Amino acid sequence: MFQVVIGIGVLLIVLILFMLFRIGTLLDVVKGSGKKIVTRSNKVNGALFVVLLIVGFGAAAVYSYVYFDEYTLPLASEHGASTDYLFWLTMWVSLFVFVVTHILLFTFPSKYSYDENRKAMFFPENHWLELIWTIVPAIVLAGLVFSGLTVWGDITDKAPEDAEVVEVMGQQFAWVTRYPGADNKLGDYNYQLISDDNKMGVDFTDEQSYDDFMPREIHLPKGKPVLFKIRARDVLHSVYAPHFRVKMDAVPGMPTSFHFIPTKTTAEMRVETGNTEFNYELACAEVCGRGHFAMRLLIVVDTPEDYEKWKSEQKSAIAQNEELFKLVPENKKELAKVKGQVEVEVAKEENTVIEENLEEAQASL
Ligand SMILES: [Cu+2]
Repeated sequence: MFQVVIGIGVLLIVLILFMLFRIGTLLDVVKGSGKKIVTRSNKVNGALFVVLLIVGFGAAAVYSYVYFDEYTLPLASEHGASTDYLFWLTMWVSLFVFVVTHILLFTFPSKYSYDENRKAMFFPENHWLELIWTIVPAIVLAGLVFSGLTVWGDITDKAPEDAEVVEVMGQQFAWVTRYPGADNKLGDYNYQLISDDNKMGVDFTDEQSYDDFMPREIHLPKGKPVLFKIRARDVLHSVYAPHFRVKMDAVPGMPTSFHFIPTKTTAEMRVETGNTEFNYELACAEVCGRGHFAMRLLIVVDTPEDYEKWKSEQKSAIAQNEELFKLVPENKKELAKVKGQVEVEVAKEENTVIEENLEEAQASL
């Protein structure tokens, strides 16, 4: 009820203001002073348009110059050169059109503000003019779209056979990764198998999963093709590795992928940037919830030799986490032990069992 009264009150105030404005305008008409007032305010508004144009362009230019390094990160992938070229081509074309149209837009109100000595020209249509402003932008845009499509085709084409595969899964709020291990094949997964222990829902009845490993940071070899197989566990995320010009949505229920070739190791990038703490990173570029900001994963680019060494040092997921080993069906446990090199862990388990039995035996004596 109270809200209705407030609503009616606001409506009445608006009506009163409108009536006052109308009365003021009518009085101006009666006095014959209306035209002069309009002319003065038009001049002020016209000048303000020009001021806004200068201040706006000035601020944009200063910002673009001062923060140039923040939005043009050093490049570290092969295809990145093409996407950078496309970006700057589109940027320059759009900038040219933007500057020209805005200079016209913001100076015309001042140049053509009301002048009682000037009569507006009647200009109903001009077919040539219309043809020009339809065909020229159409050609320019078609050129941009076509060159973009060609590059997009190259980037999203089938990954080379020898590409290093890394599975990247987004979840609220972290990235989980999986490498295929020695057999170079990722084991199957199924979203129904996802649990606290089995974060990626890996299917441990599939023998190819036994040597898969899940590191806490991504390592990539320099100069070799890499294929990211991307998926999401809960909501939309987006894989964003800006130095490699890699960006691809992670969509629940719809696997996506992105392949690229890193061209600089982390060490080389540290020298190039003069920053000894430099690290590549993978961020989430989709606002996916309150912990979105925390979705950061380190990427290390090694020389191919260092990469192979790192890979050989990684323990399989089932060797690292015995809860995962428990998910392997009984009849495949022996195979899993061999493939996932679990024997050390299991030997430990067996040892403790033997020790316990010993202790029990000693106690009973
Ligand atoms: Cu996210």
